[in-house]
Parts: sequence; structure tokens; C-alpha cells
Amino acid sequence: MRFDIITIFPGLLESLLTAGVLKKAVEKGILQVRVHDLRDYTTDKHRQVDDRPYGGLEGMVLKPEPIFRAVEAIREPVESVTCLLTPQGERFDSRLAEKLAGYRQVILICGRYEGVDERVVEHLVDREISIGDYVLTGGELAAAVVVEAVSRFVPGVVGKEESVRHDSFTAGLLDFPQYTRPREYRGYRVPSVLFSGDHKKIARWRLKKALEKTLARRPDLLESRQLSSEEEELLEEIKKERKDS
Ligand code: 6GU
Repeated sequence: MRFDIITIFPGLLESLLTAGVLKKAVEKGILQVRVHDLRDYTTDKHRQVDDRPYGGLEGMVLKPEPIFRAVEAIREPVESVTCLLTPQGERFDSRLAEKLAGYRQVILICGRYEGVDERVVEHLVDREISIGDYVLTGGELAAAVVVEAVSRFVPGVVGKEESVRHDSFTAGLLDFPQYTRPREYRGYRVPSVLFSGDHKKIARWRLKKALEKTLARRPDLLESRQLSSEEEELLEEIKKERKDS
């Protein structure tokens, strides 16, 4: 699959997207990530990408022409989706990431915080995306977040160990705690169940820890999830322990 990112700060994105898992996927030919400078799609001498808003107010607004020209030049005759990154967008989450991973081409337009001409929203883009309830100066960091999260759903991008773990029983829950050597550090011990060699017992302990953390921090995740009978059982145990302590 291919990402095309349109931005007035191409340098910012190149450094973010050419490291780690993404770099490897690009080298393997699974992913293509292209960064496009919006100024290359202007036609005037000053390569102007923004202008003052009609009706007054401070700040500058991204002009429609360069954005339309860029998307029309970049969009390929494949299953493609064009997204504008903006705090006004729908909230980006794992579900949307998986959906975007189903396209052959994802075009990401990095908005500026002051705004983008509304005709881009109404007549060019398929969806508007926000990565959370806070304001960033531009959509560049948000685009990097989207590329990384979507890529993880593209087959072959993340290693086997990781994907197996994600498809396992812990999916939809916060992670259980992990430990490595040494067994004891400054008097702090690794839970002894992890040395028991009893894999069933270890799996149950991990599930219980994941449920405990999810219940404490993100009870909303539990509500939007079908619980297995083992999970129901462990949740009862957890709630009982809470009452007793
Ligand atoms: Cl996508 N853009 C900007 N500018 N700010 C944001 C955002 C996007 N998501 C959260 N805040």
C-alpha cells in the first residue's frame, strides 16, 4: 500500500517516517511513503499556499488551488482515500486505522491549525481525521501517527511475535506487565508465578493482570467488548478482592 502526504513541512515528516518498522517495510516493498511539498503545486511566483480569511479575523487559511492540484496529480486509479488531518475531524482509533489499511492508496493532507479553505473539505476529501482532543499547530505529527498505526495493520509490516500477541486473548485490553532479568532488582522481585513453568497458570495470571489494569484505567474498553467466560470469572475475582481490601 502507498501513503502520499501533502505538507508545507516535508522535512519534518521524512525524518519521522524513515526509521524503524516503517523503514523496513519500505525496504521490503510492502509500503511506499511519499512526502509532497504543497508549494510544488502552486503556480504563482511566490509559491503562496495560504491567504487571509474572507470576512476578517487573524491567521491564515490554506488556499484551495494548490491542494486540489496536488491531490489530482497524486491520486492513482486504484482504491484510494483522501483524508484531511484537522482537529475538526472524526477521532482516529484502531478501528479506523484498520479500515484505512484496506485501501491501496491513502492520501493525507496536513492542515494548518488556522484552517483550510472549506471547499477542500466539501469537494475534495473523503474524510477528516483528528488524533485527539488537543490542538497541534499542523497536521504533520498527526499524519505520522496515522501512517504508523495504519501500517501495523498491513500484512508483513510488523513481526510475527508482535502480531500474534495482538491477535491473542489480550486484544482489546490493556497489556499485562512484562518482566525481564534480573529476578530481583533493588529488592523488587519478579512475580513468582512467572517462574512456575505452568503455562496455563501464567496465561491466566496475565489475563487477570490485563483485566485489572483495564478495569482501573479504561473501563469503557470492557463495556464495548464481549467477555469470555474465563474473563467474566476473573473479573468477579478482581471485584471481590477489591471489596475485601
Ligand atoms: Cl489531525 N491536526 C491538528 N492541527 N491538531 C490536531 C489534530 C490534527 N488532531 C488532534 N489535534
